[in-house]
Amino acid sequence: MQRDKFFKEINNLTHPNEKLIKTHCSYCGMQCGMNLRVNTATNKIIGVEPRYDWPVTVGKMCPKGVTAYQQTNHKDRLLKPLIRDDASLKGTKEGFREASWEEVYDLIAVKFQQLQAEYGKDSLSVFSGVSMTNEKCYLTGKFARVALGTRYIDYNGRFCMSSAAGGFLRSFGVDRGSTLPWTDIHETDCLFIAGSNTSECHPTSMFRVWSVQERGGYLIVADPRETPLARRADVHLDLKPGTDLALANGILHLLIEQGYADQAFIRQHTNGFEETKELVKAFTPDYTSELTGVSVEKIIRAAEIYGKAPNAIVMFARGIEQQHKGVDNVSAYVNLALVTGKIGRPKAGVATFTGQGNGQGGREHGQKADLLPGYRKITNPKHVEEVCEVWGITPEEMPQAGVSAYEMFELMEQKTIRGLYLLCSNPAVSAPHLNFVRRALKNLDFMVCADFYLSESAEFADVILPSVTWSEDEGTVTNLEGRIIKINKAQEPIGESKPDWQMQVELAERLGKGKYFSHLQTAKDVAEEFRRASKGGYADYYGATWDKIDKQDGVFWPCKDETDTGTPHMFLDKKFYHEDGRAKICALPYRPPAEEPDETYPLRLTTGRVVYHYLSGNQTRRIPFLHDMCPEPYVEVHPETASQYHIEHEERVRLFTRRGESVYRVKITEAIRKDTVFVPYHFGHEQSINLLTIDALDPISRMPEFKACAAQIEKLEQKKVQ
Ligand SMILES: Nc1nc2c(c(=O)[nH]1)N[C@H]1C(S)=C(S)[C@@H](COP(=O)(O)OP(=O)(O)OC[C@H]3O[C@@H](n4cnc5c(=O)[nH]c(N)nc54)[C@H](O)[C@@H]3O)O[C@H]1N2
Ligand SMILES: Nc1nc2c(c(=O)[nH]1)N[C@H]1C(S)=C(S)[C@@H](COP(=O)(O)OP(=O)(O)OC[C@H]3O[C@@H](n4cnc5c(=O)[nH]c(N)nc54)[C@H](O)[C@@H]3O)O[C@H]1N2
Ligand code: SF4
Ligand SMILES: [Mo]
Repeated sequence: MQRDKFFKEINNLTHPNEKLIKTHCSYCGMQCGMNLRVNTATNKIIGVEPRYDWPVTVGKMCPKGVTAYQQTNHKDRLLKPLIRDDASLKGTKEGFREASWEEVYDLIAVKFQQLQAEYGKDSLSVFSGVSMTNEKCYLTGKFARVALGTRYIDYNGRFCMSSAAGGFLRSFGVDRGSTLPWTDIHETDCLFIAGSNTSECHPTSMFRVWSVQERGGYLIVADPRETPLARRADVHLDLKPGTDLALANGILHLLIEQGYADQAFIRQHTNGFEETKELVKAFTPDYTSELTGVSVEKIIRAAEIYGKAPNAIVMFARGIEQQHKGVDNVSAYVNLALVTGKIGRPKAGVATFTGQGNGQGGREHGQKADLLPGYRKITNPKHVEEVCEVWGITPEEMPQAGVSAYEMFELMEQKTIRGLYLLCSNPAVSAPHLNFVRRALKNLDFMVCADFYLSESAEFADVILPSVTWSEDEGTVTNLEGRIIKINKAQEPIGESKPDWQMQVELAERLGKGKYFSHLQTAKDVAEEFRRASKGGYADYYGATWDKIDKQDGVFWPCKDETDTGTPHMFLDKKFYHEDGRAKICALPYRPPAEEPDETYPLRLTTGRVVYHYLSGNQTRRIPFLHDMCPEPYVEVHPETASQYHIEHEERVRLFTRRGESVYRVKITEAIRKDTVFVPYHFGHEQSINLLTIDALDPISRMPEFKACAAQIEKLEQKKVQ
């Protein structure tokens, strides 16, 4: 009680001449609750307070969250539209001049229409991202299909959540990243966390993770690196990058052999068990150990802990998903829960750590090449008809499915796609095999980029549109639990910047499609249309009104109507979303990474994140504290490997793969496997590790294999001598 009173008091702490705007962080899927502090004299954001009354994160924030407010009035903000007037400087920051909105809209309309007249509707493309609200993501999908009439739209979630989505769809028939609310983590008996650097990437989950162990429960972690999470694990499965499928199969084999399979659950609620059981028989502890590099003892211990736990949650993130078999990895880890029946009840289930702020909602409502609002399929005539009714177009006018994010770059390189409207993503840093992607961007006839800072990708643009930060607009996002929450506006847009939805409405007008967009004059107008468009889809948001979200501390989808309070737990009725109501246990043969180490490239390169930076780094590299804490990338190397190459801590080395090379400072650490090196990917230009990564794609999700390729290190001095 004392504690509650304390929290209440500090939550309402306002300073003179200040108001607090209740909202959530701009960055990751945790969507920590925060109050933005606004000076009432200047109406400018001046700081932040954590929200103790937010049930998911209870007053916790990470270094990115506490400095996020510094983005809004940052000196680097783009305040006016820019037009490139020197084409020879494409690919650099130079050669732009300021322009009015009128002028840029006219230019875009003319260029887009010329390209379509000459090369057809599909010569244009949209590449978007999910740091945007549901409403903006929804409208971006509509803008591509209705205003531009192109099939080519895809988004950065293809590099992020697409394997989780593919695995969940295959296993459960539905793709909600978590089957249960985050508060359940606190109370379960065992967490099996694979390929997640939770303490750096979802830090405000950690108090729940530690509480499992504090209450006598267990933590199993599968990661090639000894992350802070792995360090405290009861079992750290330190596998070779790219070998998760073997590990999950090996553990499943033991669970079945040791009698932990829940036969009644399997019989009543699943398909595919017998076939899977046969397949995993080969994955004996010895064979699994040989493939993964994890000791037999650890594999046996992990299976025993998970098998015995009354309740357990299997959790994973990009470590297992960003592989060319990411979908198989997801289904293989989901198999553990399905075979043991540890799902469909409180405190037991499966969750992926959704990455971006709106990584969940942003993938459900039409930014993906083959999806329409409400998680409808563009290939399903009934679904198309339902959406056409809301949009006021005919099914014949609805474009076909397009291609995935990386494949769009291939089409740009081939000049099938000639125009691009890029918003909310920075693929010139974050896409794999950057030498190719940068060439593809350069190859475009006309490129528009909407961002609030001049990103590395904007350097390739012909027109840059100044958008707003999350704090200058309102709307909903869906956090990593599947909980729809509300972002509130704390400040008016600075300079001439505008929210993306408004730009799209105004551009649609110029493109002669005003009748489908001009009724959308406020974020709320877009929200109303968006809810209607999702109605009846399985990601149904119709009942999630802004009022309800506010009253209930968010609404878990599906939420079908006014009386529905939402769905915190999935599958409580043991009904899965496949037509027969059963979940699928998947038999998944092992496949090695697309590129295995060899004599020339003997090391395994894996990539990921640090706590101080966010994604391509375009937002966080500009924040002084975050920059000071991590000013440049580095390569993690095991001490034995370092001595083999005669390299020292802090020395600069050349790291290279078949696709490219870069120079990195060495960080010697025992927290990594001897055969593996790790580089964070948040840096641009020649520091981008994606110059080296491979473009092998998962056959189902089209996710690139960011997490494993073959690499080599060379001392710089040697190079100079040559
Ligand atoms: N600080 C910070 N937080 C973030 C973000 C950020 O950029 N910075 N981004 C957000 C987004 S969009 C995302 S997608 C998430 C990502 O969150 P995570 O997936 O947790 O982050 P990563 O660092 O990409 O990778 C996770 C872990 O996978 C391990 N790993 C590498 N290869 C393998 C493998 O083959 N198998 C297994 N089992 N593990 C492997 C790495 O060592 C790493 O510890 O984080 C979100 N939160
Ligand atoms: N090697 C390697 N590469 C990776 C990964 C990895 O683990 N390893 N992870 C992948 C993953 S999981 C992800 S999610 C991707 C992310 O890759 P990106 O999509 O490039 O990520 P961001 O840096 O968030 O880019 C968003 C851009 O849009 C801007 N922005 C933010 N909000 C808005 C908005 O509301 N409107 C507009 N118009 N602009 C906005 C930001 O300033 C920024 O420039 O990277 C992927 N790339
Ligand atoms: S954990 Fe994620 S949402 Fe929370 S403060 Fe950090 S970056 Fe923001
Ligand atoms: Mo992500």
